[in-house]
Amino acid sequence: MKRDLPTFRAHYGLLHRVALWSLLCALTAMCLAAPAKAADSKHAVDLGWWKKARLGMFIHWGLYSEAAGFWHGKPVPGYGEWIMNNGHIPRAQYATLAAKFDPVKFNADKWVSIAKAAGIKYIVITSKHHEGFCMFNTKATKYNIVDDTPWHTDPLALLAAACKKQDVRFCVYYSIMDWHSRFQAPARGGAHPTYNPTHFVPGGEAPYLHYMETQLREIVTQYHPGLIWFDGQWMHGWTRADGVAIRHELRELDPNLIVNNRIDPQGAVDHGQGFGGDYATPEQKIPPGGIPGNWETCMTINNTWGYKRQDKNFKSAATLIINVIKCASGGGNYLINVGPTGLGVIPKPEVTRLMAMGRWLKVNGAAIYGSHRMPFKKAMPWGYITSKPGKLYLEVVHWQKTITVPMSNTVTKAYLLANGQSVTTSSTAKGVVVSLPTTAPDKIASVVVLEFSGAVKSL
Ligand code: FHN
Repeated sequence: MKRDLPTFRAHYGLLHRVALWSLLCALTAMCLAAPAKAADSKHAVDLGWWKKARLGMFIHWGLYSEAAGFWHGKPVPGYGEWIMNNGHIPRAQYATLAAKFDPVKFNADKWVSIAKAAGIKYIVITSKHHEGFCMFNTKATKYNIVDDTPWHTDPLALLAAACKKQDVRFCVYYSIMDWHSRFQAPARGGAHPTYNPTHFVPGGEAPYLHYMETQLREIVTQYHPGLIWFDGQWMHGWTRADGVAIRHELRELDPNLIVNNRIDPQGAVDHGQGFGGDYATPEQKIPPGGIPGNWETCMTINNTWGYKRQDKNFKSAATLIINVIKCASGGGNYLINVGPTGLGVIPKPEVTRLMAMGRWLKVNGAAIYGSHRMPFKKAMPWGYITSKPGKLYLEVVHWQKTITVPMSNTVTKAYLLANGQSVTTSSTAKGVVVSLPTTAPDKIASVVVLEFSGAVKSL
């Protein structure tokens, strides 16, 4: 990476600290930040494919998948991928999982075809979660899946190729916090460590950044991801300046690479101010009505991200479908997680639900892919709305005789998306009243399309 990074970082680091301590200096900092803002806007990224996609698959896969929620035969509470922290497992002991990690049932084409059949347009897989184990071919450490497991295989290379073949965007998750790194220290050390949140050891920030830079360069050049999904940015010592520098380097490598907001310690989205990421990442919740700007809700399919043998609390297919609709109606993406086992298998109950989601999307995908948020302020009592120029898609969850859409436009065509059957509409003072047929085409959500000309005239 060509840029003079230490100077770049020092510049931003200074701004950041000064801004925190005094309002006056914050104004100075804003002025000083102007040139960097200009430099950054030069790299403004096109979110087009990501916005159209509306649905992605998160994959949490690491050594924790082998542990499956158990340590020495005892269940460890919390998320599966947090077992190293929650089980207070020393680094050396945890690292022994690598010798057992042999996912002989892994099949990249199968994983991607599951995503494809589920109607998913991009996958985001953990290249390195908080545990620090690298699930890709890296020269920066031997603590990686190729060098340190009996499998000696790079799943990211296989998945990237399978994605290319099946026309699914390949994307990568990367944790800034690293429980294994010698450049980061656990919150509480000793024989029963608690890692979270880590902090840089004295003098550890620069070498860790170098490590990250090396790995991110490998990830971009080896696998060409569409986006990098950062996480663990709350570790102590990670600064806005660090985030700016990393993002800048990534953009130099690939001007089209998208990064999420967790590259920034405060999770800022860059609205042209020169720091933060490209979109917001609400977790485990869908903001009612959405939030302004670009956003993506990530969510577990059961209670955990990383595989836990005992977690059977799977969301129903209906919940997943409604969640896709809710996100799209609020102008956001839905990133639904799967947690493959240590053998490399996506658990069957997850696949079953994803297939049901895919069946719904096969019929109703036009209402979701490439759609925009609902153009009305108030929620609809009968369901949700997504839009495209000249079209409203009414996702009716509570099927009834009539539903009202609060707009004054003249409807030129109205029909069920599932079978093209026409439906009648009438214009009233309260809006367009749509008369629905007796039977809903879908038990979970049926889509009615309204066509009209011009912009929506909201009542
Ligand atoms: O701590 C992680 C967690 O394990 C998981 O990866 C999620 C996914 O968004 N992110 C963090 C918590 O915010």
